[in-house]
Amino acid sequence: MALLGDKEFFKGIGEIKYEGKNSDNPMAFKFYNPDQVVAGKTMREHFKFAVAYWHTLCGTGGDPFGPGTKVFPWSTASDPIKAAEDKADAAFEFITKMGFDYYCFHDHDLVDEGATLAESEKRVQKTVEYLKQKQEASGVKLLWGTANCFSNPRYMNGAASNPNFDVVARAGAQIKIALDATIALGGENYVFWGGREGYMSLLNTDMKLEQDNIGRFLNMAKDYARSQGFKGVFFIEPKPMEPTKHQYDFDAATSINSLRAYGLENDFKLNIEVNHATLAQHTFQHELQVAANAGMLGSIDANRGDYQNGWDTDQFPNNVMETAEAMLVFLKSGGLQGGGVNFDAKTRRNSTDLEDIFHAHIGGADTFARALLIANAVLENSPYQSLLDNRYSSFAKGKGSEFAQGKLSLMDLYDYAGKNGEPEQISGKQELFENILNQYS
Ligand code: XLS
Ligand code: NI
Ligand code: NI
Repeated sequence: MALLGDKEFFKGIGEIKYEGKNSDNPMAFKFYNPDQVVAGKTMREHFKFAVAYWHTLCGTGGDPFGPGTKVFPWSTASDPIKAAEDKADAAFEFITKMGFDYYCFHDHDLVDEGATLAESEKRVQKTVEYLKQKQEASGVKLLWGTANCFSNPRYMNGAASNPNFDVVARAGAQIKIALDATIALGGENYVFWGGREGYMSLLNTDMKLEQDNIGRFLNMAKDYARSQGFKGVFFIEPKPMEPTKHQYDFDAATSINSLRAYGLENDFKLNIEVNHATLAQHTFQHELQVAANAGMLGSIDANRGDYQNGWDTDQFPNNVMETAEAMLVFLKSGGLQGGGVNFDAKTRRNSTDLEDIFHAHIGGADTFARALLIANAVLENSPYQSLLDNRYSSFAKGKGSEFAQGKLSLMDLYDYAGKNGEPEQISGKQELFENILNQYS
């Protein structure tokens, strides 16, 4: 059986190393220095960078106006198991050369679906055996697994929210197999992204029944995985739309509410994706903060959108200042619970060289690393935190502190306000806060 080093797909590219920001070597990290300690942890530990199998190993660049443009040398075999093994060889060569520790997959990124459920299961199991050996040989681990319950036409009306119970059951079977695969590979987490769990028109939709069915379904999946010894975290990945018009897991706040409504809040956290946040008319940092406030900041899908259009462009991260604002939330909330930073991003359709995949991941890792360094410097060396504390200092003393401890009634507020007179005008100082971030960048 072919294991590491048997065949090289990314010829002429060696291990990507940290060379610092003055390096002109495009195949080197300028800011991501895996063993550098920042705020008590190495960068490697903070981020747990993961490669997304579906984009990096499977996405050949097809769009609604034309077919794929990229020719992957690992996608030539006609036998599905051989093709899956070649793809795994390429995946592990790439992840190892990047110096990353993790990968993420959908079941049928690993191997194509078979004609029947039984055949699909057999294929997944065979590929899992192969991946196990690749993991052992390389030390690369599985950050999370998931099931693709949105591409196959059978899911056109949804998976767990499908109006037809037969499809709901079929999705359940597929997720059982994907959970088994994740557990067999020591996956640290399991993701649910409800691609088609939403609706296009309320006229033909029983929203209450669909949402209740998702709640029941997620409980079943959780109970099954726990019964098989899975100790990891389940993540919901919010997204407002695309492919459905109204997706049920619209944003972090909506998802947290449904998790609580269906009793899932102790086992589930959120996987926040940058461009899903912007599609929901939020910022990435807003979504991180909402998740963190609920103790549910689990993982990140790193990418970016495009401000001039409104779909999930899944570009690699490169906006340092925006990511720095996100890293402020990240550091202040103690980082991610269970998850990591998964590059759910793809190179552009006309980026057709194999080395472009390296440039993309190097840029993404450097963007996060540089942003982390900025956020850490702001927190450690600048007046940022004291300005922020000062803005809320009225709740740290006197009546304000009693209010914050829940000791006052509305009548107490009435009495206090009556004696206090008109409140003093206090500036929000937004420009000063922005300047501090700029100064430490
Ligand atoms: C699609 C999602 C998807 C999930 C995994 O927009 O980001 O890729 O991360 O199913
Ligand atoms: Ni994603
Ligand atoms: Ni996405």
